[in-house]
Amino acid sequence: MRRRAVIQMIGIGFLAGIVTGGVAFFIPWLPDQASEEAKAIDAAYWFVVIICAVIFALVAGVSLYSCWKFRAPPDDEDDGSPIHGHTGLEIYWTAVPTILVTAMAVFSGFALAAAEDLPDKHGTIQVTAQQFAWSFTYPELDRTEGELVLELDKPMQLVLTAKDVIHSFWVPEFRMKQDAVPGVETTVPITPIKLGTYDVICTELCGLGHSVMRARARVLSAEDYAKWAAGDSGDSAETTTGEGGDTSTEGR
Ligand SMILES: [Cu+2]
Repeated sequence: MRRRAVIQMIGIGFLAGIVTGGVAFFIPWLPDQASEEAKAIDAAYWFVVIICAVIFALVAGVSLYSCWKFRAPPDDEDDGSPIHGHTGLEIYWTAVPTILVTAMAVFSGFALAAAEDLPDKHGTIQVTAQQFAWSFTYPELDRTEGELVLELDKPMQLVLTAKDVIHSFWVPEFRMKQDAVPGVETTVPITPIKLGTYDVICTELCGLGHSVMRARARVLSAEDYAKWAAGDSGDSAETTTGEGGDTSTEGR
């Protein structure tokens, strides 16, 4: 009898696991992976998702089985029988979460360290946030622009600061997120691996215009980047093909 109950519970848990796994893996939750750093971040994300899906399946299996088998009949108004602690169970439900949470913390720590490990040979871009705009200074070009322009596969260290209040730099496709704090310099390493145009989003509620505090981030091929660096805004270069490049209007 007991064995049958355990098998039924495992069956329900297994079904719950399949449904959860399907929802997690077959719906494209994450935006494109457009930076090298995104790989480590996504690995940590999936590591946590898998652990959560397994725990969910376990809990759903026991809960659904209990609702099904131990439901009180409609006329049963008795209190349940009193129960005291169960040392064995308590040791398990303390030890298992401790191990899992520690594993997640260690995995995430390594993932972050891997993501922030920028090669020595990298460029730098100064990013300044203010209510409610971003500006990007390219020291090598001695230029400040309202958009972030990156060269494909070239590691860049973004050095962030803010003029007024705390803002937060985020490009979902690059995954890395960092606060921009007045009087402090923080850094975000980005190595773009996919051509395209993305949104720079402020993710720290910074005032009335917070929701419109956006800028454009473009990842260009080496050729298009060189053109842009030489003064062509590169707007017309369809960034996914690395082609084109007639002179369109300068500056945005
Ligand atoms: Cu902001």
